[in-house]
Amino acid sequence: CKGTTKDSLLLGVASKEVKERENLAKGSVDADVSVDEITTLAFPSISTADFQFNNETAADIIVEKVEEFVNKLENARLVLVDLTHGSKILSLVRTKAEKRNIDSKKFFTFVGNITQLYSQGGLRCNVIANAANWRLKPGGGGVNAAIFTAAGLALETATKERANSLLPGHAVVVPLPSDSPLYTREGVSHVIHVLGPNMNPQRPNSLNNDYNKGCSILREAYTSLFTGFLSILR
Ligand code: AR6
Repeated sequence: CKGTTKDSLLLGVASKEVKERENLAKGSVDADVSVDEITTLAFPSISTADFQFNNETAADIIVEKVEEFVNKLENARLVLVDLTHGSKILSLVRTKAEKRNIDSKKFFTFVGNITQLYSQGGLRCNVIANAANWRLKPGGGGVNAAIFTAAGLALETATKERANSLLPGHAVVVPLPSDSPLYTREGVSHVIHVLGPNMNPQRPNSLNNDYNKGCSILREAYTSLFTGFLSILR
């Protein structure tokens, strides 16, 4: 069935990389095949969990923004990550990206913990994005808590050197110190914090279901994220 084909295609990408990782460990990687040469940004779906943004609308915006930026990437790629195979946002985005014929070598989805993509999934991602809070503080659950915990104090310190807070729709690129466990274990050299629109009335600056504002902030958030990634590539 179609789903299986898609899943195997995605698994194909992952298992190729596991093989490449094994080869790297053995020191036997082909000269022309080095995943490390492909700069990869892994990003979570901004605002669709704790911030309660509508998944269908977010998926449209993700695909629209990926389409806009994907051709600007030369030897680089974008990967949308979520924790489970049942992820609604991953499946919506996969379907929409396929319909738009987006190059699956430049953009694909991947199931895994964003803090363990290399050690657990064999997927080397030099840059990861964080769905941050406006204070750029650890904790609060979701991907933010996971990234700050995995990266250790080094990320908190490096973040403070760049910014103390973030406006919705904005992003900040933080180079990760080489003593951070996320750097040594996973090969992550940069974290890009992004603040998306908040639709959750229990969280600060809720947009009270104003999807006009929400969509424009989510678009801005992905533009800031992908522009930040491009700035690392240059
Ligand atoms: N690896 C990969 N994806 C993850 C992980 C992980 N470890 N954890 C969550 N996701 P969320 P938001 C996915 O709630 O909606 C925080 O408290 C998750 O399934 O982290 O932008 C911050 O401090 C979903 O698809 O971010 C903010 O206050 C996506 O990541 C607030 O939540 C985003 O979910 C931000 O809320």
